[in-house]
Amino acid sequence: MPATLDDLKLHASGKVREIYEDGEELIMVASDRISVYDVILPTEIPDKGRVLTQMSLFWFELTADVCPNHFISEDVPAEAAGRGMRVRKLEMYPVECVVRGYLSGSGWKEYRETGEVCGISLPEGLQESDKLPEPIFTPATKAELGDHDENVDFDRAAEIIGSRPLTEELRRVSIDIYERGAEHAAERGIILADTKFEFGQSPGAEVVLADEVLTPDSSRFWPADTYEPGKAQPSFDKQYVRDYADSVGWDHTPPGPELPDDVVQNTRAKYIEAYERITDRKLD
Ligand code: Q0Z
Repeated sequence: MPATLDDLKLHASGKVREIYEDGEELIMVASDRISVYDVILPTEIPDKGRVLTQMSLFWFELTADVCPNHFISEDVPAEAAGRGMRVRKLEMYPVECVVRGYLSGSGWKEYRETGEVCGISLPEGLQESDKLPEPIFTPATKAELGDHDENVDFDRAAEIIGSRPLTEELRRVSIDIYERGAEHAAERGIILADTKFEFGQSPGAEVVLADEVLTPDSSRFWPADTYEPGKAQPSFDKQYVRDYADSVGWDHTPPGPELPDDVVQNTRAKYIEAYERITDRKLD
């Protein structure tokens, strides 16, 4: 094992995490950085990286019978202990596999404008944050750095992926994993409104679940006890940060505001609460 991440070549980096190459394998590391309104804040949330990584691990175990995943081990350099995982390097499919159980974000916007989301026609008269009759697969294509992903319909996703049966499999697996996760979270007072999966192909030609899974960074987590359709819902994890950012009149352009310690501590507590409620495990 390499001693430090500095010895490794960067494979990809996002706003709040990095992937490194380690021979034929990859090491994914979640940081404690937080983004709000798509801007990384100068203040970190202690333990956020461990919460997200350990939550992904929990879901990888719970969904392994639905679909194999890229997880190999937690064997990572010491500086990434608890917030890193060693994974199989895959050929990634260039489509984001989004599943929505509730009407929010770009789904709500599209529905208001067209009555459809990604070509799927929905009943009339739905309100923002309403539960959908059944979860829908709403694929998106990765935009250029800094741009927002573009929603596409199923046919366009199949064209990009190059195979209709394969895209049907991605849809089926995505909806199955979402349903498994949403049911589990609902029993623990958390609504999993929607989520984004990424899949890749392994040398054995199978579809493999990759990236992070059903975390607050890849999904909308809503508290169930205050759920009230007809308006936007508070985020389970980031609401203190949004409220603070709004209270100081920030215009959502970089740099974002530094967070006061009470906002940091309250937000950290929400991540840990989400982790413990969903996994029934303690963060060690
Ligand atoms: C995932 C991403 C991140 C930035 C590449 N198992 C895999 N094999 C090949 N590629 C990937 C994976 Cl997970 C892969 N991304 C998304 C993740 C930072 C971008 F942590 N990019």
